[in-house]
Amino acid sequence: MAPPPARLRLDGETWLLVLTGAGVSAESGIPTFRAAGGLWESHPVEQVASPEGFAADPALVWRFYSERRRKARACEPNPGHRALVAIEERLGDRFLLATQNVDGLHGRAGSRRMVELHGNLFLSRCARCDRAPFPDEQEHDSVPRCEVCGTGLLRPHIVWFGEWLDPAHLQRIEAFMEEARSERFVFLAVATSGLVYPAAGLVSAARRAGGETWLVNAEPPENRLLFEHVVEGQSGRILPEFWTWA
Ligand code: BV8
Ligand code: ZN
Repeated sequence: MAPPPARLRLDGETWLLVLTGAGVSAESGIPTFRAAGGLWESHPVEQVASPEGFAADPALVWRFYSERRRKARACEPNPGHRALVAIEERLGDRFLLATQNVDGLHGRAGSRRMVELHGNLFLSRCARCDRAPFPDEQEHDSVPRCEVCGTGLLRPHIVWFGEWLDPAHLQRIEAFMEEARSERFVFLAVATSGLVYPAAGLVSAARRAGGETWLVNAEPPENRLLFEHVVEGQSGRILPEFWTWA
């Protein structure tokens, strides 16, 4: 008989930093990026998720993100998202979620102590002026223009390849690790291929900060050797049963 899956022991002294990737939303029906049939197979990443792609064909980029808005709106958070909300409720400010997902499902599930490292599908901003990102649920057939500056093109508030992540988000993670290192610090990566930086570097940063490192993933990703504990399986099944309280 197979041994029961390893479980993560938490107590009132534990600080938990969770990094999630596309696989967390797979059980909600949202396709991942790099699998066969994943998003990057049918949409070359440099065409739809880079500033150069947007400059070359903004209408194509808007069709891609409009379709993703439509799909994400029709999906619901799954037990994996909800398990992370339950753990946040137990740990309070000792919990931080850093997600690479832009689908908004963690927020809809109820996660609050969260940074959306790669942006959010349901925000837009102007590619030209410094107007703040604003809520935008619309699916755009043609390229929308900014009504504030009158000339700029609107774009999805997504961090594309070659663009900088919001430094405030990275600083919040660093500050969390700094506080956590004086007590018991656990870093948990869930459902991510570990290929996209700087998110993929967080496990090494967590190790330098003395963190215990865990990975929950459907299949072993390339960077699995960086983790002390690896649990193979679907996050929507594993996470609800994953914690024990000391
Ligand atoms: C930056 C936007 C500074 C689109 C995304 C060489 C070395 C190191 C770095 C680089 C390099 N060359 C270039 C770089 C930098 C580059 C990078 O990392 N490239 C990689 C690919 C080599 N990074 C950047 O450009 C970043 N910015 O570095 O700024 C800079 C500035 C200027 C010039 C240079 C540097 C910006 C990165 C932003 C990327 N944005 N998205 C969009 O979402 O619309 S990336 C995209 O990948 C998504 O956001 C996604 O979240 C992210 C990560 O992917 P995953 O979430 O891991 O998804 P994936 O499909 O790959 O894997 C899913 C996993 O889940 C699988 O392992 C699967 O087994 C598992 N799974 C599936 N189902 C389940 C499951 N597990 C559990 N349960 C399940 N049910
Ligand atoms: Zn503008």
